[in-house]
Amino acid sequence: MKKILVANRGEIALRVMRSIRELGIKSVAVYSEADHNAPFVKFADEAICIGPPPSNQSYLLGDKIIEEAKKIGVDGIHPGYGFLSENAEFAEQVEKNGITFIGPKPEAMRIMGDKLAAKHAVKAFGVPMVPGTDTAITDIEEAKKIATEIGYPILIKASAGGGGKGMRIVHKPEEFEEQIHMAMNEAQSAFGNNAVFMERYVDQPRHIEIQIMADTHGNITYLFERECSIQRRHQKVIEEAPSSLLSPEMRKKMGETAINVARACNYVGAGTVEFLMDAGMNFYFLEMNTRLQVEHPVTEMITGIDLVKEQITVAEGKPLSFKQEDLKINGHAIEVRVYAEDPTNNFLPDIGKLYIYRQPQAEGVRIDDGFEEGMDIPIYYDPMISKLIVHGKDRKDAISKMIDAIDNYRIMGINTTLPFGRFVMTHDAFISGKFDTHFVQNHFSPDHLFEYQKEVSEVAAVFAGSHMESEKQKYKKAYKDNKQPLSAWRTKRIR
Ligand code: MV4
Repeated sequence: MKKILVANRGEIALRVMRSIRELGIKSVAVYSEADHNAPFVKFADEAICIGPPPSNQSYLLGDKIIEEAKKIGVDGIHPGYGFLSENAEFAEQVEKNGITFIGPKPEAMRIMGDKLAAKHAVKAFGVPMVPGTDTAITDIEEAKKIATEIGYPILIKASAGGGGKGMRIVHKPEEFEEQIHMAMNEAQSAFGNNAVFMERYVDQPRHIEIQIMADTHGNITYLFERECSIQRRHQKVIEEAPSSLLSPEMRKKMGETAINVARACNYVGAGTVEFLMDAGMNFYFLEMNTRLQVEHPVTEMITGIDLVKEQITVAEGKPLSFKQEDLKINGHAIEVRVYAEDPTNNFLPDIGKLYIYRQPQAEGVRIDDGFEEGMDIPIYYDPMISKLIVHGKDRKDAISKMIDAIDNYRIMGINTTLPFGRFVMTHDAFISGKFDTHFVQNHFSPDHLFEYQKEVSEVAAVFAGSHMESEKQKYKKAYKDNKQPLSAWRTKRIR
């Protein structure tokens, strides 16, 4: 390929373009009017404005993107994550127009996009699944009998859902019928498909996912696991690799199971197989994500493999650059997602200007971001500002590097989840590795951040003072229109 269009924005567009450039390929950005100043637009070799800020008038316009791609002679389209990345129709249209879609075949995306179809496909490959139904519930009385056999509580899931969307817990038989109806109605209006199924509810689960990479020559490899249990409302906040929980034997077993999932849908490219692990260390297949994931950098840090480069070479029809036996886990990596959200106020999204934005710089620290100092965080998209990733010789070293990196990340103008990340890094449950998907609910309250903010605000005062000397005008303005809070560091909420 000579020219690749990146159908995405922000940090992931920039990260993908970096690998494109390293391969000696030209990159094309498509952007909305809200992003005309964004680093990914400046970085690209060519850039095309495709519409107004709202995603459904820009980044989600598959046909328009393909039309522009054809006009300027693009060989491949990389979809990043979110937006069109798991849209089988888009992938199909890209290919129909003679352009390579950098991702799996539409058929694999279709199967894995439908949870019941996915279960059906992997069944023949001996993949463990949570006890439950594997066809859509139509006969409610029959389903109720099965629910009693499985045992309460049970979980109802939408077949077209995923990522936790459209799930309902049922605690007792009396609630069953009503909950099924509500789940079906919800699924119909959210996904245009009312198919629901049920599973035994696994209490205190851990979320462990396996990165896989497959080429068109029949090679499928696993690049170990990511532990993603620290999340809130199905939004991951902290990810790490490897998991502190897995023995080499378990790792191999889960890796080989993930390969079977990939085999079941003729998977090509980078994909992630999600597992749930119960307190007894039993693991169950949940779903497969047919895209490059937000948290892929932790895998890159411990394997030394550039997943985007592999995606591109695989899309060109070349074999993977490595074999399973070449892969080794090197050290430990942790990612903290930096969201423009206020962790002291129920993670309310925060918007405004990045008055000060300085990344920490240290050995083993990687930052994937898409903003620069002085930029506004647009309200139209995901509120993630950056991903702070560290790599250490072991888990303890990685945690310590993460704390240093957080302490040296200077963001003013917007509240971020950085203080929350620091809270997690210093929490006993996290340090000891004894946590599950209920970590935030069980251990976090905003009170934990007030003390820390008080300390940080003292550092901030000193920093702000010296900063004012050098950039007086800008800072004066920030003070003058003090409509903008002065950050994670502001003292306003300290009582
Ligand atoms: C479950 C479960 C418990 N039991 N399935 C949430 C995301 C979607 N991929 C599936 N999810 C879950 N499925 C059974 N049978 C609990 C969750 C779940 C969860 C899973 C991974 C990470 C965070 C989670 C938070 C709440 C619920």
